[in-house]
Amino acid sequence: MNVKEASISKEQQDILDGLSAEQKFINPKYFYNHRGSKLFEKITQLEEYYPTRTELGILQSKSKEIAELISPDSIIIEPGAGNCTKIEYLLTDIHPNVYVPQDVSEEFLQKSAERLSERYPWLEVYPIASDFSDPIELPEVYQHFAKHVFYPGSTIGNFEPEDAIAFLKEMHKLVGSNGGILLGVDLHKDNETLHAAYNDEQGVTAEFNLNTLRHINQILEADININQFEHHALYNSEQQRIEMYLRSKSGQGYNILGQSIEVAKGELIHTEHSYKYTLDGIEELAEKSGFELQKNWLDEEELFSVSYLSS
Ligand code: AVJ
Repeated sequence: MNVKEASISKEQQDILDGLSAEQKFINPKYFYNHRGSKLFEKITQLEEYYPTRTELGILQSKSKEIAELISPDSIIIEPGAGNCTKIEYLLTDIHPNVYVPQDVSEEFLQKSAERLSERYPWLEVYPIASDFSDPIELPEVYQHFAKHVFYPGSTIGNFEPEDAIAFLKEMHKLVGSNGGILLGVDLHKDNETLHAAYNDEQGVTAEFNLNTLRHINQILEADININQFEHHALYNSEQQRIEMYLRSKSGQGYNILGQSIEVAKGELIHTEHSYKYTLDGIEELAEKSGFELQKNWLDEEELFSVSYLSS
């Protein structure tokens, strides 16, 4: 192996492959360095960004009805649980035996597990620190419980539709025959509302999007000029998805780890899709992944759905 090859990690090569593709892209996981996670927390507080507060309002107001579907003697598994705040909206009325938050950040998980154990002494918390794509393996002692997955935040919308179905099929295998999944799903709606939610006046979403360049500069030891890019987000109503990009303001060229990266003036680097579903689309997701749609709980303005799919 020559010196040049030896100096590039797989992660660096994956990012460079994205920046060399016909349609350049950066994986959305690179939004979430520390600064990006803080920026996302700011986004959830924005007036224009309705999904988070709308979902929390549904969880809070419908937790008793949701509790009726989540059998006692059960465990709740939350892939990508982060700081485990949303589950608390359910714990007032749902008393699972065990809560299994999974996340890549062991530090986040440990702090959350301690906080939850203090607040809910009756709840057993079994944190799993692993990559999102790793299968969630539960100890034998938990196998007899009814298993439910909690997957809020409309994160399901960041999968391409076929990948969303593949993910749900995995979850169907995980929960077995007497479980289910509680999904947060942002709904298809008018362009104006959706455009505003991803193009806020204060420019926080723009900063969140541009920050991904700051993050990959650190990983690639590169100096991609952030000032030569601008945030670009639009609602593709035909595909029913928000598309986020970084648009180049000028022709630019970089030599990164020995690889030449050329970006034309006006060229778009794709950073995220955020699919929005109709209620029929949610039913289709259920049917194609082996679940049965039991219930959609919507807010009064019908912006968002918390949906329970049973196995
Ligand atoms: C956390 C991925 C659901 O897609 O709405 C917020 C991320 N991107 N503003 C979303 C996001 C721009 C958010 N998810």
